[in-house]
Amino acid sequence: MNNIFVNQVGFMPNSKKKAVLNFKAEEFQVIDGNGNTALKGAVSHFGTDEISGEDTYVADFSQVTNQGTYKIVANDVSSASFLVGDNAYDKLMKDVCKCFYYLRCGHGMDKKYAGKYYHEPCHVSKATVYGEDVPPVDVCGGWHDAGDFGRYSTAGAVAVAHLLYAVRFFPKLLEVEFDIPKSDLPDILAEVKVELDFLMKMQREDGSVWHKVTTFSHAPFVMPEDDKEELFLFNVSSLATADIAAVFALANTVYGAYDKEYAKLLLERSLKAYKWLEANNDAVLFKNAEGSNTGEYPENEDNSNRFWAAAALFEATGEKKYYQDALKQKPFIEAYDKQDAFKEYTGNIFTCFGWADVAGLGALSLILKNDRSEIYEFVKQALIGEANRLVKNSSENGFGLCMKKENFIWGSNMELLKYLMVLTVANKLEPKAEFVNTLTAGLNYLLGCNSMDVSYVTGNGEKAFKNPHLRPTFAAKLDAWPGLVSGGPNTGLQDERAQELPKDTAPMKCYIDHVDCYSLNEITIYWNSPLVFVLAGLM
Ligand code: G3I
Ligand code: 9MR
Ligand code: ZN
Repeated sequence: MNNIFVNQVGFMPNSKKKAVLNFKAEEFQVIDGNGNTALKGAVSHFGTDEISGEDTYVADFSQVTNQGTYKIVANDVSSASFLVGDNAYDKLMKDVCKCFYYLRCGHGMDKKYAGKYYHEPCHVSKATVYGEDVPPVDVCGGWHDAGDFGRYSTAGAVAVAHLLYAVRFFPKLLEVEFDIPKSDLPDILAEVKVELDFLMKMQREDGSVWHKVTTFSHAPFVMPEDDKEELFLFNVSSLATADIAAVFALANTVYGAYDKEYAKLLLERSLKAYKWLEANNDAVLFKNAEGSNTGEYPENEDNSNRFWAAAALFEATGEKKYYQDALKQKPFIEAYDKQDAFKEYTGNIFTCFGWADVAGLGALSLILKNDRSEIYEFVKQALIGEANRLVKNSSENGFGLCMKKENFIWGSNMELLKYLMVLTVANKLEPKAEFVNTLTAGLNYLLGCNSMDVSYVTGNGEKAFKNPHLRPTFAAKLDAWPGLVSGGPNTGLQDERAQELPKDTAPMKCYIDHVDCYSLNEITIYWNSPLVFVLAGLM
């Protein structure tokens, strides 16, 4: 089918603007909201690439800078419409932030703010400590992780980290309002506090942190309040403990400006977790209990987590000891970096911001510290080096997308957003038009300039995906609420319905907008949070 793929949300006036055609045309036109031609131009042939499987032609309409709504037309084909203007991402940003509110667990929701997406209090009973004969524990609150109702400490810590680092790097984010109950805190910090309060409950008396709280098996597709199975706190891990030490240290700095008592508590809890790590030098990894199928969030090592904890505490307290500790983890992480299997699909581990490899988050703390030390220079070069690699990748396909075929794994949109975070930070360290253009092209891909012709954010874009793997909206027979980021194309095809796709499907097309496809079309807190970081950078 002949298509014109374009970012269906919009463009900043001065950004590069490109659409991709999968057919040959002599010229293209940009049509404004009144049906007038705003620009005529020639398309250039790019050719085929290994990620999209399309023979692509590119229409560059960067010259269109006037505020307005437009679409692209070539031959008799028309694209989706989009905005040009300084406000192009305003609705998107609010929607993406509001999703955390809709994902609140426990007593977190109010009809006034949740509207038709309100659900009754859920997962309020105390949780059984798995395999131990101790009293059950209150861990009520926080956010559901994703399409499932699990609450996972490492995943939660990482989502919070994306949001709080965004606040640190781009304080304008504090001005974004997204219709949640008012408090003395800016909206974004009020929302993040919901998860921080929950994460505090996940910490044991001895400082260690439970890896997750979930039912034994995933719930059926029911409303959260109808999921009444017993809740279990599964084993502690050094992964969760280190991530919590890190994110509480980061939060200490952010909340200190608003609430000294709360900030003090966060630091105490961070130090308590860190002390436990010091007393437990060997990694305590995590495996699901026999027969349990909820999210595992497994990791092979805890060096990147310990590195993040040390770097965050160094940034928060200024104590040299933590700097030395961070330095101690560096050789281990670099050794991991050298494994071929790892290098195949990612760049440099000091630029990783995912739920497993968190050394990049430590790097962000060191960048904020900005002390020009040996390790500061090292991570700075790692970020800039990775950004340069991404710029090069983006020249290898017609979409200007900085991804390789290996990146199309479960949650490929997070792989992309992680790269856009790298480009955002690199551009702050060493401003370069190429970084900004690669970033813009990546955002264009997410919002519709891709060979699926789909915007991967619900409610944003004429052809936005509609059927996330998400229990509450499915159970309530409602359209998904706006602002959810889909996991996106995944050549792994790890669910039954995904396996209906032909085996030789191009990576960019390994996607189905179907509620059953948890390996292609689920949503999670830590796929939304990096988009907040990237949009905050653009503000
Ligand atoms: O690390 C390997 C890499 O070496 C290899 O080259 C590459 C290609 O196969 O795969 C990499 O591993 C992937 C791993 O994520 C790390 O990114 C696996 O293939 C992939 O299956 C795995 O997917 C994770 C999935 O759970 C299954 O474990 C997703 O990242 C993770 O986001 C997702 O998380 C789920 C929770 O378990 C439950 N809640 C919903 C959430 C989102 O779907
Ligand atoms: O719905 C679950 C989703 O949130 C998880 O990411 C995924 C992997 O843990 O599992 C989904 O649950 C499926 C379960 O694993 C197998 N039976 C079908 C479930 C979805 O309906
Ligand atoms: Zn709940």
